[in-house]
Amino acid sequence: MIRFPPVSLIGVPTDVGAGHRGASMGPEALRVAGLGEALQARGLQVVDRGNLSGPFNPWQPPADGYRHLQQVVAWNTALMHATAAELAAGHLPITLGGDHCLAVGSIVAVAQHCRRAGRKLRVLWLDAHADFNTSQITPSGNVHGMPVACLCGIGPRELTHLGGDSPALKPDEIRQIGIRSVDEGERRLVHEFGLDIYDMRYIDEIGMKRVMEEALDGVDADTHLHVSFDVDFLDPGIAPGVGTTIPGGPTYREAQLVMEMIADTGRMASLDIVELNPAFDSQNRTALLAVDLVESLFGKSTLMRG
Ligand code: 6HN
Ligand code: MN
Ligand code: MN
Ligand code: MN
Repeated sequence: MIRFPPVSLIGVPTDVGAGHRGASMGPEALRVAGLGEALQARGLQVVDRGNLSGPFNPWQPPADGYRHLQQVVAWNTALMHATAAELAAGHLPITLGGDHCLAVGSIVAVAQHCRRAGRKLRVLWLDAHADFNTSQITPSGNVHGMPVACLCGIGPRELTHLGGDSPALKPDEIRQIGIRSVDEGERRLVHEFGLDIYDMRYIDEIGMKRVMEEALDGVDADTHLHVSFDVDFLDPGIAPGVGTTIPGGPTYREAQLVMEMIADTGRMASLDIVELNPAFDSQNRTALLAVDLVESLFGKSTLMRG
C-alpha cells in the first residue's frame, strides 16, 4: 500500500480563464460528490482549506489577445501562495478548479518547491487540449488555452514570471496525454518546443498501457509527480460536465488504467482537478466520476491478480 502525506483541498472557484461560465462551481460540486470523504475512507488525512477568494468574472471580450488577464493573474497569485504553503508543510495539495488557467499558479509553486529541494519534476497533463496558445495565435483569447505555454516561458510577463524565475518548466518535464484538439498555430509551437504529446491516435495505436509506461519512464524515488487533470480529457459520453467537450476521449477503463498506473508509481505529490463545469453536467455525474477516478489515483484498485 502506498503511503501519502496529508492532503489539502484548495478550492479555487473561478472561470475567468474559460470561454463558458460555470467552472467556478467546480470546487463545490467535487465536495458534494464526496471527494474529501472518499479520500478519508482510503485512510488519508484530509484538510479542506475552503475556497480562495479573488475577483469576479467581468465577462469582457479579449484585450490585446487575452481575456481577463488581470483577474487571471490575481487568482493564480493566490493559488501559487496557497500551494507553496501546503508543500512547505509537507502536504499534498489538490487544486479544486476552476478553469485550467489555474495550473500556472499551482505548477509554478510546485516547480519552485522541487528546485529548492533538488528534486526532479514530472508533470502529467491529462487533457483533450494542448493548452499551448499565445496572444498571437489564440482563437479565443481565453487564458485556459495558454497555461502550458506560460509555464514554458511564453506569454504575458505577469504569468511567465509569476514566481520570479522563468521559465517554470522545461518542455522535457511535461507529458501530455489524451490530446485531440490542437489549434493551427498552437500545433506549430508545440512542435517547435518539442513537447511530448501522447495524442488519441497514438493511444489508439499502441494502447494506454504502453502510453503510460512511456509517459512515466524515468520517474523514480527522487521525482515529484504533478498531475494536472483537465476533466475534458475524458470522453464526453462519460463526462459531459465540461465547457469544451471534444469527442473521442479515453473510455472509463482507459481512464482508470491511467490513474492506477500513476498510483502504482507512488510518486504523485500534487494534483489539479480542473474544468469541471456543473452548468453542463446532470445530477453531478461528472463530478462523481472525477471522484471515482481520483480514488484510483490515490491507490484504490479492483485488482485481484498480482
Ligand atoms: N482547456 N484551444 C482552445 C482555446 O481557446 O485556446 C480551447 C482551450 C481549452 C482549454 O480546456 O483547458
Ligand atoms: Mn486544459
Ligand atoms: Mn481541455
Ligand atoms: Mn476508482
